Amino acid sequence: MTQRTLVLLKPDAVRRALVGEIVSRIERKADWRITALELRTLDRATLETHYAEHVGRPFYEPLVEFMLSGPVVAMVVEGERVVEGVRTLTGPTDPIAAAPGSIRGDYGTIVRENLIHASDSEESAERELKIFFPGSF
Ligand code: IDP
Ligand code: MG
Repeated sequence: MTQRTLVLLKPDAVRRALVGEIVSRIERKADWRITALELRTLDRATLETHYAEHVGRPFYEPLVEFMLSGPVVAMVVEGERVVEGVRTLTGPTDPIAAAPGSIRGDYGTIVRENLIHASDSEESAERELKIFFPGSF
């Protein structure tokens, strides 16, 4: 089942020069394709739309500030079961709970600065791709 998903390499990943490492893990999965990739600095309106489900939570404002703190790498990845697959590569939200071998498990320590966003369902992916790559879909 071919799908597409949105991946954001968060400002910590860019600052720590882990972009190549993380992109290479995605590239190595058989038959997945990166069909868009851009370094960009986000604005608050984009993040408020993207993270709308978290408005009002205690971590929301610090999360938005963090995501504004430097450029991110926004990517579209396409391929077989890629929505679930990138989430598996990513690991759970808390990097300390994430297994070694996952991106968050290998490189992260604190929950907010967990290196990567990946859409959590096909519906989320379609919604998020429209936010970050309007016109492409
Ligand atoms: P996810 O990225 O694993 O899907 P979500 O629950 O959707 O996790 O939360 C979005 C982002 O908000 C997380 O990736 C993380 O950066 C941040 N976040 C989530 N929960 C917390 C928390 O309890 N403390 C601090 N930051 C959090
Ligand atoms: Mg999420």
